[in-house]
Amino acid sequence: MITLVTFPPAFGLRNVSPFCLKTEMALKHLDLAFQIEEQADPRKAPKGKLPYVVIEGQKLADSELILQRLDEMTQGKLFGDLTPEERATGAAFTRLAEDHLYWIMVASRWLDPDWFPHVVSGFFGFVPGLIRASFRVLRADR
Ligand SMILES: N[C@@H](CCC(=O)N[C@@H](CS)C(=O)NCC(=O)O)C(=O)O
Repeated sequence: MITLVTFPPAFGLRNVSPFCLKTEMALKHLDLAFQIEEQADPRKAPKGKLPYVVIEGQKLADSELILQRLDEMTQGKLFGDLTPEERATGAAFTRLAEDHLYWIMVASRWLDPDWFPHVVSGFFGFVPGLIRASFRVLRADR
């Protein structure tokens, strides 16, 4: 059984992390048996980020490396039909979306004062009320 360690749902979304969603979608698409373990604190993950998977007791982080591993495990069911050119184009778009455009989404979440209350409630809802309220004050002072 594969364990997928991801963030819990927030903002009414299945997952707020595109990397966690992408990995879960691949596991579902491949019809592999897996369980989800939700973790709110990524600092305990192998690279300090989520997602990671545990396969046969081994932790593997980074959604791209995970997808490559799933492709190998399923004899190419994810990427096997693609030509080398198609794979290269896919890698280029992946880099564009994940290493560059992704940060626009992050900035709109964390720097937009109108949206910030949702960050406080969605990400830090588990923090006691008084401490949580101080997050809003800190953001409002910026
Ligand atoms: N290249 C990684 C990126 C993963 C990533 O950036 N995850 C973010 C959430 S979307 C994270 O865990 N951030 C926590 C942090 O930076 O503290 C992948 O593809 O898995």
